[in-house]
Amino acid sequence: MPDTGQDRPTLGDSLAARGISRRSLLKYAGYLAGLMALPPMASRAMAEALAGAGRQSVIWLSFQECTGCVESLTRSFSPTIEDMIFNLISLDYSETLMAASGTAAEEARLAAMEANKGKFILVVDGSVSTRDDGIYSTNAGKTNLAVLKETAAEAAAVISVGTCAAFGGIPAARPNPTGAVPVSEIVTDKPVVNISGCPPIPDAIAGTIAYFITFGKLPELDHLNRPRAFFGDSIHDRCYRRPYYDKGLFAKSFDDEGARNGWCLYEVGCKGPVTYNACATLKWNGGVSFPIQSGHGCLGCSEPGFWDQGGFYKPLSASVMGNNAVLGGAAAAGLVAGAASVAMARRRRAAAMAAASKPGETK
Ligand code: FSX
Repeated sequence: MPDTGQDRPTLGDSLAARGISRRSLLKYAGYLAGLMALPPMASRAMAEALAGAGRQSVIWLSFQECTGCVESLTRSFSPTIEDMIFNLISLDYSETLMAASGTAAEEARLAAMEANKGKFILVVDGSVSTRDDGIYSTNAGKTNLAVLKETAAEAAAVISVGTCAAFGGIPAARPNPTGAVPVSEIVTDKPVVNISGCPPIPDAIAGTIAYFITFGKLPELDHLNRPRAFFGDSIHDRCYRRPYYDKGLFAKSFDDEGARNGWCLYEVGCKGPVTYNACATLKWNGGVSFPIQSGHGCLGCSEPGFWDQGGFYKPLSASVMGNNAVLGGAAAAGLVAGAASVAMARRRRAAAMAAASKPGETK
């Protein structure tokens, strides 16, 4: 018999039954409030709201994707996130994680939809095949397109997890044989939040769901419907290598002296100036590192146009500036400002070197 979500205890009761104390919940709420830059008072309100809430029903559909998004959440290396997210929600359907299969799995989805009509959160990872009525990606004999329409019709809100669901991503890359589109092109009558990234940061997924449970609404979003708390700054804005950029100190290849000194990776293709995400602050693997810290430029995986935008190893000024119609206005403006800043830093540095090399002059 599928779990319909009826007569479930409050979250506070079920956490207590698992030996999770109120103090731990408060700590978790404080962590989430901090992540989302909420005022200090919000963490107590969050903890109280979470303790009194029922476990939020979540239906998770996976379409055209690589399963990296689910891996990101379940292998997040953060016991806080992985334990708490699955305590906060009742994951009523997930092809990847549920034990049931076949008819029983389909029944679980339909039962959860019926029991939580208008209240459940629909999470989708992967893009939606639309060519030839979506026959290139099916599950349980139904196209992803049909299942998305059917399930979204009863959802309170939709969260598109990963760049494939948010913007089309790799499945939509040229020549896009399946006619892949983002979820927001199909679901147009419900709020659709995009948590982009290939894969997305687990804290951004968990934080957005926890915010919805606590406040009964979605967090503030940017112009691409991404939560501002996680996508409000560019990677470049928060990058620890930024001081080198400002001084005009750049690695020219991955094995030169600049690279060994940890200088800015702009000239070897880093897309940090036009990529909005929290990688530079939240990082990955429990805050251990992120691509730039490991010596590789940002690929821009959380922006529209990833993967076709390409140019991964070309400087932005060479790879994207001539094609900035694809970029959003803010990203293009950031890039122009970034290029101007690089040029200015170079001029300053050249002037300083020229002055330093003039004999008989002191600084
Ligand atoms: Fe896409 Fe996610 Fe990249 Fe993979 O579900 S955003 S290919 S990490 O798995 O959808």
